[in-house]
Amino acid sequence: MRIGYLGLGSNVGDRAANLRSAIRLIDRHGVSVEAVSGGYETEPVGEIADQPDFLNAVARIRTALEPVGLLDVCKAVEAEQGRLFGGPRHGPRTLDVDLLLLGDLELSTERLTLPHREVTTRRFVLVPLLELDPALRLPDGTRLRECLDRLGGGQRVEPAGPVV
Ligand code: PH2
Ligand code: MG
Ligand code: MG
Repeated sequence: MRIGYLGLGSNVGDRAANLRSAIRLIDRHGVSVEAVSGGYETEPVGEIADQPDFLNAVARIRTALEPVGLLDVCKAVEAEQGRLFGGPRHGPRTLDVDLLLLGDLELSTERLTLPHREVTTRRFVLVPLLELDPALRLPDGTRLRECLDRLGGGQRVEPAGPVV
């Protein structure tokens, strides 16, 4: 069994309901959800700035799945949730589930990099991660608290109350 962390995000439809249904679906795939951070209202980061704010959260999980199996669960949950809410096939996604960390694994393949490449630079990931586990470190010892402190300004992230 390993402890892992999944990043959840939605910026289309009923965002809180989308995150809640993701958590229910993850649990049905043999992945036990141990804790879920509060929700955070976050400014879009990346190339497409002109899109609605996200609601982001992080789930701490426990699973015996290997990393690729867990990645498949993340993708399956995104697909199932999309079907549930009836969005267009290639339209804006109502749910993003990202595998951030899995135990002390470090790996880089075509499909998957662990820890997630952007875990140390995205405030919308760091803030909920540190809410769940304030002393959290990467497998190489990097303290995530220090990464967050180094980020400085920008990337608005505001607490938005409980998701579950
Ligand atoms: N996800 C992205 C790109 N940008 N920005 C915020 N604030 N939250 C996200 O979850 C997010 C993003 C692609 O997965
Ligand atoms: Mg993402
Ligand atoms: Mg993703």
